[in-house]
Amino acid sequence: MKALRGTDDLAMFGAPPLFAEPLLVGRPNIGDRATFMRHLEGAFDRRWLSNFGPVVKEFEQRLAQYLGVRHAVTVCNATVGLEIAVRALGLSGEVIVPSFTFVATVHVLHWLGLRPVFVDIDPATHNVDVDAVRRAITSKTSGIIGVHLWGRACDTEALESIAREHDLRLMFDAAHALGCSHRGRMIGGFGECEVFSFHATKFFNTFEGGVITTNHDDVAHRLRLMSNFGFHGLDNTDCVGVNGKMNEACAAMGLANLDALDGFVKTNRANYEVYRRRMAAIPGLQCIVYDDSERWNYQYVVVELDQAAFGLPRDILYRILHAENVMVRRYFYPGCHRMEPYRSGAVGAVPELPQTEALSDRVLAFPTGTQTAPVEVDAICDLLSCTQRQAAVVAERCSGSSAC
Ligand code: T4K
Repeated sequence: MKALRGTDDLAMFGAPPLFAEPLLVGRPNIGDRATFMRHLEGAFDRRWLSNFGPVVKEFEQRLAQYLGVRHAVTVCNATVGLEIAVRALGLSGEVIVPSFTFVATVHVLHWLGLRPVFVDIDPATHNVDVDAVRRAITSKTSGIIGVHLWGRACDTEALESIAREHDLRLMFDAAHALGCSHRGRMIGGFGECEVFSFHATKFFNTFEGGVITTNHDDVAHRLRLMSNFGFHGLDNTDCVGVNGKMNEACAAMGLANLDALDGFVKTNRANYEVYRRRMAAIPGLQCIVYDDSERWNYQYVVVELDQAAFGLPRDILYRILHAENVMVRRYFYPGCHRMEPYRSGAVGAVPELPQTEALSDRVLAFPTGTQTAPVEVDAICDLLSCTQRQAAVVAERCSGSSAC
């Protein structure tokens, strides 16, 4: 790896990059290939590839057991899972949702003809501000979707009590939260249902996929019907539905990756500990905290940048890192309310969400997972440290330069 002595050593100013190949956020973790192939061969032998085959059933049972929930309904991806969940809970009119999330959470509502009502976040947790939720309730509100961002649970108790008080439905987007706990309970059993993503970029993946979990038998019944066109029996539908089913190949990946899940978490944690320890010594950088009282998957290494203390704006650091092949992401910039079709007011008044806007301007997500080694994390932190020490010179060289 190259020496980092001063700004001449930065790729942005013409030096070779720190890494020859791009280090990506969201490189898939892949469990034992032989286990995956064994499950897949079984599916080929049976000539049973989709529609609630034995691999999907085994995967659902193991998920339900792992999460300590009564029902685990697998789906083809979390976006469709959210759509099915919204339908199964009968949401209508207005639904309260954070803007600081991946846009799927919000698009689902608009796609289904509902109005997303954006609320601000608590900057300490990055999750919905429960007082803002209270203030957003109107006579048209039918439900709340909380998002357990980065796997850190929302204030589920407060949201459950608001939902009870106002007779609202409550569900969670738990796309990031597999393997995480809240007050000692695995995420999966909060609200009326929770939706996890198993997309390739998640630390636990099934290529594409997801699961909806619930402890409510009636909700589970509707989720199952709706994920299979509403079919009840061969020639009859009970309700409207879509094709939201997971197939056997994805479930085979899920079984192989479930066996490997603890190892993935261990790797993520090791990387996170290096990032956190090293960043504690760099002025202006603060790694989000996963405290030791809960279980975490550590899949997102999200860092908040304080421009005054670091000496450079977030977006210059973003470009410096990209030039070095460290492909950090600005999750979730700029906030859904500042994306179309929401920002132009086509879906309702555009709210002012100062905490969301400020946070989305200062976050960066760093590479981790089994494709990122602690030695690479150390090298990234050396680069961050050098950049911070040279911040004034970088700023000077950047002013008026098209490289920045
Ligand atoms: N709710 C929340 C809170 C979510 O974060 C998400 C998804 C959802 C709901 C919806 O879940 P799904 O319907 O997807 O199951 C990525 C993912 O596509 C998305 O699943 C995820 N959240 C979001 C946070 O990240 P992009 O737009 O950043 O994807 P993309 O193509 O830029 O890839 C991300 C990185 O992963 C890149 O660095 C490339 C790398 N990559 C990607 C794939 C697919 C690989 O190295 N290998 C791969 O196979 O959205």
